[in-house]
Amino acid sequence: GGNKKDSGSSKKEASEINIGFSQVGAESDWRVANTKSMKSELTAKNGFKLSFADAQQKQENQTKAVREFITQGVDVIAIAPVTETGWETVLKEAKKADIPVITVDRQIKTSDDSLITAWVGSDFKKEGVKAAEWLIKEKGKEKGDVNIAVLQGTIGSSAEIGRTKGFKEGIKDQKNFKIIASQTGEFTQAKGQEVMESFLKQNKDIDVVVAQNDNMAFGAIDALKAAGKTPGKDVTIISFDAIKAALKKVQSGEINAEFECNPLHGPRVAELAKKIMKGEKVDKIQYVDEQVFTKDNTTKEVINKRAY
Ligand code: GYE
Repeated sequence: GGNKKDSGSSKKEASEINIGFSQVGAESDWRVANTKSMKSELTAKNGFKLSFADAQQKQENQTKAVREFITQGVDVIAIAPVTETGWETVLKEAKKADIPVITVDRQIKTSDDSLITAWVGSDFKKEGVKAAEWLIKEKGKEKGDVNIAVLQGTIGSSAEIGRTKGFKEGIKDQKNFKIIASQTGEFTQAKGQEVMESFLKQNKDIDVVVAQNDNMAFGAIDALKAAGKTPGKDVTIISFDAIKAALKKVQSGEINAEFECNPLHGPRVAELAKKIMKGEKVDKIQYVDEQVFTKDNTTKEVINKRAY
């Protein structure tokens, strides 16, 4: 929890912290919850002035936004990066302007470690490994082939890269597991449905769908139903995020397993920004703890408690 009282500090906060936040877009319910968390935490009441920029899933828009933040002379820049690569130039510009950069949710790959001051988010590879482990428990002993179709997120995003890698590595010794189709659904429901429809046209016997986020899982569920299949029964559905609407589908049996990814980064970023501005040392990498949800532990209380 980001419940700070600041009662111990001798002086009151010098002045508000100007923070620029470059957000991926509004591609999913997870993302909308993430934006809400950032906006509701980075407020004047909490000592911030937020400049928010929606990149509409395009990295070039993020580069532009970061340059604008530099021109504005913000104190801190926060970025939820669309993709992992392509950041060197603009991050060097931020460094030259002496503006610390916090990455949030997804990660950035750079040759120079000093370009990023801190990152907070999920261990996407671990999520993929956990999904593989769950599926091995579930279907590892089946005699015939287990045909798996993967709906990938935005290609090149660290969420997609980690989940793809973790899952693949996790199932690599499982000789009967076959990934028979894999394509991006861009983390959106519409694209998830469209790609699932085309999977179903090409492959009659898909046993498992791995959707790398909930909105693509929802799209896949619609496509499966339209093709006369019962999601959760005829086809095992694995998904990531665990938003409220998805947990309801776990309870109703349409989704078999959810690998949680927490979007509520606002308080974490606020705390990091405050510490950085005070010159305090912060952890460079901060992973958030997450759970696995299946029918047995997805109770009404769990669902009701979900704020997003
Ligand atoms: O899973 C998806 C969102 O980067 C972890 O992005 C995030 C992913 C999340 O669009 O729903």
